[in-house]
Amino acid sequence: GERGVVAAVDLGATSGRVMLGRVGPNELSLRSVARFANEPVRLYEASGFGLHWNIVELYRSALAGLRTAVREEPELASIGVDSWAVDYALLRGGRMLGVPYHYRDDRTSAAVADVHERISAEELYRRTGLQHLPFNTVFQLAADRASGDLALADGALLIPDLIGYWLTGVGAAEITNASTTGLLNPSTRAWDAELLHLLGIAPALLPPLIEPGNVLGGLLPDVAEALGAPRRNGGRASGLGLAGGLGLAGGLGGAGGLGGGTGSRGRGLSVVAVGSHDTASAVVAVPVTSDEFAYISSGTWSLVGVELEQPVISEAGRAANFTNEGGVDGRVRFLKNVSGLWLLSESVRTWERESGAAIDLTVLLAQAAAVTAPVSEFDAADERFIAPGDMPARIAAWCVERGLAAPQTPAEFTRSILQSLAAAYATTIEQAAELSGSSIRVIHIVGGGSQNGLLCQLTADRTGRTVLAGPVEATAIGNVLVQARAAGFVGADASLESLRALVATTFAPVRYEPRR
Ligand code: LFR
Repeated sequence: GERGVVAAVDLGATSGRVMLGRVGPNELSLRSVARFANEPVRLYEASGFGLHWNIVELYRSALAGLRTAVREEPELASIGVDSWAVDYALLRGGRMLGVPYHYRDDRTSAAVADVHERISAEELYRRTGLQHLPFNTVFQLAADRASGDLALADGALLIPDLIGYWLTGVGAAEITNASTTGLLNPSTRAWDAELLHLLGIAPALLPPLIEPGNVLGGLLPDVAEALGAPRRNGGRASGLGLAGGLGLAGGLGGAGGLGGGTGSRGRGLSVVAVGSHDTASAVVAVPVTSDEFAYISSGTWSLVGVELEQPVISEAGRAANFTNEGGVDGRVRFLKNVSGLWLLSESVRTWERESGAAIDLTVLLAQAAAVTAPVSEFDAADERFIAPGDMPARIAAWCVERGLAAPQTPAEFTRSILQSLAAAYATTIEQAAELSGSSIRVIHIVGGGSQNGLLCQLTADRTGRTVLAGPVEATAIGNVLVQARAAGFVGADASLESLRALVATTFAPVRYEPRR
């Protein structure tokens, strides 16, 4: 095939980026063209404060980055968008109804009970195979029903789908991210109509599903103009009409109706569906060299698990709180979210607020590595650590409640956090192997956490297995690769395995062996 360039918009919980990826059969390189902060905003809403994503600012920043991308690469073939999961905007008549809530907002506490009055936790898991997290979309929608917002809406779009809609005018639900809602059947990869009925969610609220690798649509003419991109001649290449009232794509009938391949050259710039759940894109870019691997996508959260061909839905899996999320190419991400470096970043934020002085993370990590006295470990996945606020105080309280010594200094807290994460990684990897019947020889850590040498070494020590760390930008790489394959830059039928082999040769990981 011929080489080419695509753009990835990757929105993380603390920062976003636009990256250009140049891809050919033996070539893969990424270059960042824009990085911007993602700072949530607290808004007063009479009954208290709500925590929201500043989504319009994120969209504006993405547009500015894409404009740079188009200027630097006039031959740009396509754009793909990914972000964190579960959050969404409600729409009416194609217009966003309110500012999307942040998953760390606490409005779902009553909603979890409300949902479980309609369907037990066991039955919900049996149908969706999804790990219980209090912020899953299913619970957020129940909160919207209780507030009356849901009754106002005629559509809902997950965050990357919302950005894609603003770029193209086409509303769809990309399937890997849809699998985090708690409304999707993981075996058929279709919305669970019975479940929607049980929960009182109108099926028309949810847009048609789209699989990664398919064209979402061409840029809206106004958007193309704003980006300085060539305008598509003759309107929508994919021939999609708009459904009445919703302003969402109609008549897609799933991925089949969309056709594959971007074929964008000379026809303007397209938005291509990628693994729009950041974790799904990250898993595409694991630099695999042994097929007996587990992965940890380590950042704000840590997603720890294995890739499977079929979901594994069992009572044991539910008890261990494992999820069966949708991967690219019909794969299943059998994993568990065990919290992540949020524990540290929120602690640092607390200390910085208290002292008024900035903390140097490199220094703090060196101090934590030098702690020799034993520190207490805690359950990183405890729900009390989800909300923003004083993290060291909550960690200390967790320890004291169990008669354990609380860490005292920032270095001790940091050591305790990293050990607790490594301990959770080790337990979860054993469970993943056991529950799925997989054997695991090496552990890949990708994402921001792969740059934390102490965390990687502790993980090797705790698991007794080789850890291969990197790439740090796995999510953007996975986003780029799925687009590049759709455009034919790596062979339109390249397997995930060959995409991963390409990552392994171009982004060689750093190796950590267990210390005995
Ligand atoms: C990681 C992630 C996780 C999801 C969490 C909340 O960035 O997407 O997979 O559980 O964010 O959406």
